[in-house]
Amino acid sequence: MSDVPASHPRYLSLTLRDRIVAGVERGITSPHGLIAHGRGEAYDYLIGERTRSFGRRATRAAAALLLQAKFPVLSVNGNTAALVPAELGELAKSLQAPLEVNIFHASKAREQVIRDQLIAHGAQTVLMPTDQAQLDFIESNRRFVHPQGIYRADVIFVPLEDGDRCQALRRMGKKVVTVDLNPLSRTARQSSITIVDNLVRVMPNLINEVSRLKDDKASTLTEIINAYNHQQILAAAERAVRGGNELKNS
Ligand code: PTJ
Repeated sequence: MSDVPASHPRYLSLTLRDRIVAGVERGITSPHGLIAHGRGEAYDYLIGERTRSFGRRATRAAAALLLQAKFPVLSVNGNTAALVPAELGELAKSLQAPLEVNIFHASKAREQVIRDQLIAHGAQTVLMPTDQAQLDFIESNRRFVHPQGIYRADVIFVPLEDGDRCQALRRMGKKVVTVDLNPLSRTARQSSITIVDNLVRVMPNLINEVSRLKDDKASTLTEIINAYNHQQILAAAERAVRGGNELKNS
C-alpha cells in the first residue's frame, strides 16, 4: 500500500488505485487493467462517485435475475479479482454458483494466480478455462470456457467486460449481467442488465439484495425483472454522465 494518509480528500480513490497496482505487481491484473481502471475512474467522477438510482434499480434487477437463474455463473477477470476477491466468493456462496476465471489478455500464469487469489479470499468453487468447451461467435482468449461453467450457464455475471464476449453470450441465448461505469460501452448496451456503478460499491449492494430477495416468491422476482427497462436505465445513466437532470431524481 502507498503512504496516502486517511485524511487525504481522494483517499478512497487512491486506495482503489493501490489495489489495482498491487494486482499488477502480483500478476493478477493485466497492465491493460490500469488503463481500464483509469477510464472507470473518470466515469465514476462524472456520476459523483456514489450509487445513483439507475445503479440501485439495476442492482436489484440483477439480484432477481441471478436468483431466478437455473445455472448462474460469476465470471472473474484480472481487475475484478484485484478489487473485490472476497465479495466475489461471498456472492457465489450466497447464489450457490461457481466462479469461473475468464480473461481477455491470454496468460495461463495469470489465470492460476487469479484462482489462487479467489481461494485465498474464501472462494469455494473456482472453475478454469478449458479447451473442451468454446463459445461461438468469438475469437479472443475469452472463448475458452469450462463445460460445467460459463458454457452451460443461463445467466452470467460479467463485470468489467470489453464487449466481444458479452455479444457472443447473448447470441448463444444466454442472459448477461454486467457492471460498467461507462453506459455507452458495447457491453453496457448489449447486456441484459447493466449496473452503471463502481464495482466496489456494487458488490456489497448486490450481496445485500440477493440476501433480501432470496426467500421471495418466483413471481416477485419476475415482477422485479420485468420492471427493469434497459434503455431507460442506460439513458438515465448517460444523462448523469453528461451532466443532465438525473441529479435531482437520485
Ligand atoms: O483481465 P483481463 O485480461 O480479462 O482484462 C480485463 C480488462 C478490464 C483490462 C479488459 O476487459 C478491458 O480492456 O476492458 P475495457 O475494454 O477497458 O472495459 C472495461 C470497462 O470497465 C470500461 O468501460 C470501464 O469504464 C469500466 N470500469 C473500469 N473500472 C471499473 C469499471 N466499471 C465499474 N467499476 C469499476 N471499478
